[in-house]
Amino acid sequence: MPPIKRTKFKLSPDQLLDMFYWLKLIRAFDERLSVLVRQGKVRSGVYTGIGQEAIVVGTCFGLRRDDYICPLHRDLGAFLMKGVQPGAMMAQMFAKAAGLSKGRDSALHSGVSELGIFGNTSMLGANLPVAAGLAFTFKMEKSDNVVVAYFGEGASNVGDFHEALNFAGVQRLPVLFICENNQYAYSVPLEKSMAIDDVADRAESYGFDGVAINGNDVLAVYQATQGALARARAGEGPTLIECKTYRWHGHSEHDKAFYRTDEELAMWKSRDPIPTFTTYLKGMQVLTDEQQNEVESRVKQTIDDAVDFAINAADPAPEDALTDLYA
Ligand SMILES: Cc1ncc(C[n+]2csc(CCOP(=O)(O)OP(=O)(O)O)c2C)c(N)n1
Repeated sequence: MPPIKRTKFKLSPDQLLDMFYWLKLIRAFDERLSVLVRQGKVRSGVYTGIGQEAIVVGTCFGLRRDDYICPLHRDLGAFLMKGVQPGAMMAQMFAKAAGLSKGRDSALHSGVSELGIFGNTSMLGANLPVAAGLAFTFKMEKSDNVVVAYFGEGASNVGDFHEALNFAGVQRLPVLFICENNQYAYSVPLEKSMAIDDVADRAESYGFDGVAINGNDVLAVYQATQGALARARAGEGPTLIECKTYRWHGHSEHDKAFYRTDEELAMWKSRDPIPTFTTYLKGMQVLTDEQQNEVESRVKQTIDDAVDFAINAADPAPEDALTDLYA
């Protein structure tokens, strides 16, 4: 297909269709996980990012394999986009030997160094000084790799966030701080944890740019990320991108989210990133109904296969419990 002339994003129709596939796949992965939790089949806490997919897709799209990401509990989609096979990711949620941490760990703390994925820990914000450290390594090695680190608006209130941004600003490090501002830190609404409206404003204190954008618009996220990546690769330092969004489910699948209203949820559902992008693609004549059907059935098959793989995969062998340990 010829490149589209009217878009400023310089994405080919094939790339736009690829973005559409990732949005659909990540949504379907989380939705299936949610069902599997209710069936009692998942051996992990599940924190879905349903409603937030445009952030992961817009930031990971076009990242290089040797760029690093530091994903959060809600960013299983980032693992997929960085190259983890859906079957392996699902096996991780089932704590099977074929999962990323071979059944040892809660699903959320695994990393895959050869794919540039640094595992998170439970301490909110603690991934950010690690991200700055990784970026410091890239700077010392004089490579143009970049680190993309995710955090919630809740995590932006802990000390680690501020130390990481300060160090990254002083050292002009190649790191993108991506705030997934989904309005709640567990049950705490934004206005009860912050005295300002925009997390993005915090970047200025540390000497670099912060921008607040519509996190439900995958192309807006992509565009902001591309600018920040180019600056980071050119040695111009960090950027904070605050993506305004909303999580449709509770904090985790066991949270019924009684602290918010049905009206608020309905309002945010009307801003669902996927139909918005679908309408855009159809308006640009990039996506036909047949192509949409094809993507949807490919996604369904991929998820079905991943679940089959995970269900049929072997449990970890007890005699392997002490392998892969470091002293
Ligand atoms: C330092 C720290 N404090 C508290 C917690 C408990 N906790 C786990 S998730 C969460 C809410 C996180 O909110 P946010 O950072 O906005 O990310 P979100 O889950 O909304 O994506 C809290 C308070 C924790 N894990 N670490």
